[in-house]
Amino acid sequence: MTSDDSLQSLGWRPFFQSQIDVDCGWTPARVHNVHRGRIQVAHTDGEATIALSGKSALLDVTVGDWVLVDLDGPQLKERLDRSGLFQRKAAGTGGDRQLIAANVDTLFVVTSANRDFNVARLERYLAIAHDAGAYPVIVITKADTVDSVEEFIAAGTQLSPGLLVEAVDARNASSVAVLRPWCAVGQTVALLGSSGVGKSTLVNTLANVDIATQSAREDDQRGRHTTTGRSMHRLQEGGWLIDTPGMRELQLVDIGQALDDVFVDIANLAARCRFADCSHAAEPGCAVRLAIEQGELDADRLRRFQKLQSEDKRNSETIAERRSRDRSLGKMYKAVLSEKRQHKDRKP
Ligand SMILES: Nc1nc2c(ncn2[C@@H]2O[C@H](COP(=O)(O)OP(=O)(O)OP(=O)(O)O)[C@@H](O)[C@H]2O)c(=O)[nH]1
Ligand SMILES: [Mg+2]
Repeated sequence: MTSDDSLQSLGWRPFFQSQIDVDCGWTPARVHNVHRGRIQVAHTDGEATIALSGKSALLDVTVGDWVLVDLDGPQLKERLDRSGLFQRKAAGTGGDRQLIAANVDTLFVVTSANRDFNVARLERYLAIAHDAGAYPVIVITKADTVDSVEEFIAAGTQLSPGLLVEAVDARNASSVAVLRPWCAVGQTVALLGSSGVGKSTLVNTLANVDIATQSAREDDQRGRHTTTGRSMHRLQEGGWLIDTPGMRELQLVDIGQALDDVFVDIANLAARCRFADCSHAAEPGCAVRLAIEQGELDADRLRRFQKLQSEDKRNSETIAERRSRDRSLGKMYKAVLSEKRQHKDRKP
């Protein structure tokens, strides 16, 4: 990183400027690495490593976050509100969320021209991109391994009106040049996709770095979860790339409206159903079922939409329930404490 980084080149926006008091004396900085107990940040005069403890550990900072730091410590003072956030339900837990990346402009939804290519998974990633306020681009890697990528490109393009789909050989700099327009100064791009599809390979080629990649297993063409953490990489063009580990279970949480954005065809049809809460099962006057009967909508697409909707509802309910449980626990602790205090005060 150079020392003449302007805030803009780090990804600063008026949205962040509006949150700070210019006289506070703290320095705005971008989080580009998160480790257990410490973070690394970039600011206009260089970089700093900051230990997280006590209050600062509770700020729940993730890669891409903007924070205010006291460089004398250095100490983390505040985390600024995010313009968008990628998160998932942490695997195997009640309702915990795992933060993936914040303040991302573009999401490269990475899949490869082989058995990884899966329409349902791509729709899931698109919903996640919409929810995080990031512009999705489908990147099909391993285009060099098939005779024709046309089928993959056509299937990708059909997922959403105007969706951009690029097919590349992720190892080849001139092939990935089609992705460079999204990587301009101050732009932040995150990569999401299954293990082994070539996310780290893309980062290496675009950023000209050398992060670990792994040969895909011969038998099933899937990788072995080579990348385990999240980190931001600086591009020559001035943009930032956020590599993420392939995620086995990318469950939706609290995504509601974003699903309607991705399945806009179904949402538009549903608006014409006779009943506002039509489930598109057996109700009379259902415009969605009519479109299926007339061959204008694929019944499988409706099924995938409903599956994602119920998953989102299930996970979001879990979180709401947990919050209310936490609140009542908090009240109980307070009541016990105040009783203890009263008891102490009463003692002679
Ligand atoms: N032929 C070919 N091989 C590729 C391409 N992209 C990636 N690979 C290979 O696929 C393997 C897996 O690539 P990675 O970049 O490690 O995959 P990843 O998505 O980062 O995987 P995780 O870190 O496990 O999530 C490596 O051996 C790459 O060289 C491509 O476009 N063409
Ligand atoms: Mg990787």
